[in-house]
Amino acid sequence: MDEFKAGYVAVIGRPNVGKSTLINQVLQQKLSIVSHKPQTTRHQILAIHSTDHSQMVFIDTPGIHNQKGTALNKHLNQTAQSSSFGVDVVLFLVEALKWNDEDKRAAKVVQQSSAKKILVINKVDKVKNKEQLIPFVKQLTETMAFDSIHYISALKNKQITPLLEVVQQRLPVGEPLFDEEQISDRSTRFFISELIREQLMERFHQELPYSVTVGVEQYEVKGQIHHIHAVIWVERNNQKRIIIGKQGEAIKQIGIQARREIEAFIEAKVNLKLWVKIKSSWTDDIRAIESLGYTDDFAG
Ligand SMILES: Nc1nc2c(ncn2[C@@H]2O[C@H](COP(=O)(O)OP(=O)(O)OP(=O)(O)O)[C@@H](O)[C@H]2O)c(=O)[nH]1
Ligand SMILES: [Mg+2]
Repeated sequence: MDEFKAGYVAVIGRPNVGKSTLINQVLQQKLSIVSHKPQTTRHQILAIHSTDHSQMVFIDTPGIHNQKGTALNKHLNQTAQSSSFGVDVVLFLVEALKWNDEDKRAAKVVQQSSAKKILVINKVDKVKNKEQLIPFVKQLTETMAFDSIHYISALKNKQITPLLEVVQQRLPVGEPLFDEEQISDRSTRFFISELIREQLMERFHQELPYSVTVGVEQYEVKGQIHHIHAVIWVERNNQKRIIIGKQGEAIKQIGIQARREIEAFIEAKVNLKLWVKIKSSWTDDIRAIESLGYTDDFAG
């Protein structure tokens, strides 16, 4: 029998290419929140995929972007960049037939890594004429060398198995890095706050989703029910008003949807209470970013 393989696999790419969608498909579980908006993922998240032959520790990363400005924006790029160091494999995710300045920036980060590099063209389901992919990929590979190239649809779960086989081959021989029952390095509280933030990302427009962060303040299990108190932090009073909505209707809907998602995640009944509070300019305040948990990145 082949020897056991184990290692780290960073998933790198610009925002919205489908990094988190791919990782959720591999784990068959919603570990990382997904939205149609860019810059959904804000934290480095480990997603541990254990099989009989290998353990692939995927690292979901924030999309590499060209947005200037806030401390949070800078922090997101730094997080993605640091994830590409010290790993065994980098999956460079690109959206089929799309290539912009943010992809170029992500490509530079990938090139700097000494890991094995795999080019993954995602969202192939959106391409009617697949022949168009040939010149697209030819251009990409003229300046960058890859170990392997894959065409997938993360959303439709297409061609992910062959990709995983190649990832496994590229990993070093070694013992599992984590207990095989473990699926992430993050706490239940973290996943709960993310599932609440996902509702805000999907529901609100323009800058609001980017001015919001969520923290779980209390988590208590009484009998069969998990009682959770969470705070939605915003930067301004008008954002608070929008999230609460007329007669509290918006926050009520957010609470109902988020509770369903949390119940599915922890497989238990949940009583969720949400508050909206103001912490002005937190996205531009390094200290606030630290206090809200944006700097507990894994070092491995
Ligand atoms: N059609 C299609 N849509 C996809 C595919 N993969 C992901 N998407 C969609 O693309 C959007 C972004 O997906 P995410 O997984 O959040 O992308 P991401 O790269 O993690 O984005 P950030 O966290 O912002 O960096 C979502 O609306 C997904 O449903 C795919 O294979 N095909
Ligand atoms: Mg993501």
